[in-house]
Amino acid sequence: MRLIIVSNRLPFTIKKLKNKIEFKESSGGLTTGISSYLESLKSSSFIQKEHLWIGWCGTTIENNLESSVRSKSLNHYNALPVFLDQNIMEKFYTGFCNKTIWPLFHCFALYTHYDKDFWDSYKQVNEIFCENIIKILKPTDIVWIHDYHLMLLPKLIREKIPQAQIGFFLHIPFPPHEIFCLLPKTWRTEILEGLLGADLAGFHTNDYTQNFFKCVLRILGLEQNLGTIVLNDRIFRADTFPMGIHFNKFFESAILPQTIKEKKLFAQILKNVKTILSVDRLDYTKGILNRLEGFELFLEKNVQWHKKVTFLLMVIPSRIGVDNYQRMKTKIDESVGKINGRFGTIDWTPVVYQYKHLPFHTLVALYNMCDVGLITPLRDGMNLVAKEFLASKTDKTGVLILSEMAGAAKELGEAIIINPNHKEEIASSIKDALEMPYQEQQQRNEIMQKRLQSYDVIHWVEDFITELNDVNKTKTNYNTKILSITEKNNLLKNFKTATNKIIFLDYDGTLVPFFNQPEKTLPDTEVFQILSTLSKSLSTNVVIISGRNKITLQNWFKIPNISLVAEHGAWIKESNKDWKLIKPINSDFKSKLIPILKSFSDKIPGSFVEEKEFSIVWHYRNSDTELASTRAKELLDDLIFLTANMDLQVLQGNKVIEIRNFGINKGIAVNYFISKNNFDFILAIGDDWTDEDIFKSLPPNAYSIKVGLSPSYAKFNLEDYKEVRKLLFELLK
Ligand code: GDG
Repeated sequence: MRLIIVSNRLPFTIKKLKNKIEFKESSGGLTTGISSYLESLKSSSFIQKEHLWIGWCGTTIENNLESSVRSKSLNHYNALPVFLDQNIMEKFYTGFCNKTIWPLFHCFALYTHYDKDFWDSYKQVNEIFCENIIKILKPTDIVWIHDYHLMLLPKLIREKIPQAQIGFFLHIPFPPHEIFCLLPKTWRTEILEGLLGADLAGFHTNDYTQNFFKCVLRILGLEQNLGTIVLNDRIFRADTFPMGIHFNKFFESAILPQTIKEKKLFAQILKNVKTILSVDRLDYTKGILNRLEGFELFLEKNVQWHKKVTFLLMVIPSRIGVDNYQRMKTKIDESVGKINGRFGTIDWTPVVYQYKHLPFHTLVALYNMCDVGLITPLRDGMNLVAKEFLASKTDKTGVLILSEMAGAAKELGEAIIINPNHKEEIASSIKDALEMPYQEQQQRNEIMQKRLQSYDVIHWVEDFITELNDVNKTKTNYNTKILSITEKNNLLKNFKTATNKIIFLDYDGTLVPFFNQPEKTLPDTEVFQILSTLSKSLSTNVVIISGRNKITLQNWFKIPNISLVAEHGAWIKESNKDWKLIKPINSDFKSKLIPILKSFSDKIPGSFVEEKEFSIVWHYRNSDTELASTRAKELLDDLIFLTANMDLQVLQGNKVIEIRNFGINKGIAVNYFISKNNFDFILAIGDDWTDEDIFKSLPPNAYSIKVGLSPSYAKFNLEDYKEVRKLLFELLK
């Protein structure tokens, strides 16, 4: 089993120097996390030891250099580079990724560009990635795709290799529905469909997972149940996996001689002052300007702290070339200059500002020695820096000030949590942090350190892969139930040789697809052809067994010899006879419950109440999916409460809620037919929960088929009504 990591960038960048190519490690949340995990595999017992990393290497490589780049990447980094042309990369990466998805998903709607060329390049690059992956993918491989650059890729791979095991993780927030819908319709639909191509999609926080499900529900109309969505031919799951860090690596690195040496150097320069640290890539989402304003206000309000505190502002160059970033860099330079000019003295610089990449040991030395970590993003998927700061605190002192807009805030509740848009809050939290007693600092940090140590990055990966394996196992169980060719041939053979046969067929969803208006689901010519030919044979009894009322069924199925069952078994019409009730039934409850159902349909546009002789139904297929499914749960609760002492059943079906007499179901109707005759071939096909009663009541030698791929008492599954028609046509041959 091989773990294939796929991300836009490889964990290294290639630099071209005349005729030489140089490999340089790159930093960033995704790279740091996954690299740490892969490093840890060397000493781990987890089975996924073999791995390959697929991604772009950061620059355009001329054709003649491709093979040497490829072999060095493979030999030194277990990596397979994807070669992409500079032009397309510009529109894909600088364009769609960084000017469309990044700002929009971080809720910076005004920074978002909507450019068709960008979108076309995004699609093209996802396709190129797909081609590269397909070439090397083995059946037992696990593909784990990372981040917003490759959201179309899961579906593209799935189309080519339906059985592939695909996981996807989004490192940035998934935005609320109202924001996501700012994307043009086709883009947002294709992105969601792209993600649903995976078996498992992971998000950092529960809010992002819920946002995603809400978008899938409202845009694609697909409902989730306990994090799982049943698709046509498989299941999809989304879940929350807050990314951890390699805790021990930071904790242990903090006491290495190299780190201690760096610390001593800093201590000499920063004598007698408390230190505040922030480390971020240059990005408008990280809230660097707000932070500087907060620090300025703190200095303004707290003269007693002048010359006693220094703010170390570490900004890491990123996305050079994107206009917004350049403008922000200029503003940061100005703001730092303004604060230092306003408060600084010959012997004190309030803000020490650095705009460059830091070597790992310098970073850890800073984490370890600084008194306060000031992490104030305006929006951040997770923020690993906050976690790394805490993990490097070997003596457990130090205070973390963390924005509530960072995913990490959900796990680090013992930090000082602030709103990054409120500079007064930043200023007062700095004072609180600087003045917090050591004992309190240690108490808070100890709790957070324990949490970070137990759910570290290794745990995070293993959790994700375990759940992915779990989804795949469930998928396999589903697959084994699909009516195979051998089983189908057996069924056909038994049908041909049997002399006394009966076939029970549900109607909606089984013989015809669902339509928005139930009265428009008239049987078409193909259905008539199947039913009339089948029921012509003297040895075959055909029973249409439906939840619809008897008038509709009678008007629709004027076919000689056919039997009908209406209202889920309340009424039976044996071939060429009159309708009769299966047992005495009471319908007094209808007058009490109809007003309740009507009050719901008045509030939910598109929903309506259907009154049958012995049951009532609230239909909400035409309504806003999200609103209706929430109200359906409320209605269900109310009805269960109200009917507690009545002989009634309240059932939720496919976008319907039905109330009917207890002891009436399709299973009882099926028994009525079966007990009257000695059939040597029984087949029942249905798609709904009401058909489960049929499947449960059939004798062991009967064939039962569930339409759709959800769990069922039926022996087999068929994908949809088209497959049912195909099978029935084969019976006619
Ligand atoms: C994305 C999401 C999410 C940074 N500068 C240096 C350096 N780094 C390392 C840090 C840390 C990582 O880069 C930065 O991670 P963040 O989580 O803070 O942020 P993003 O890069 O924006 O990452 C983010 C993350 O993905 C993971 O899912 O948390 O929300 O935006 O590990 O240590 N490392 C070194 N020198 C630097 O100058 N050595």
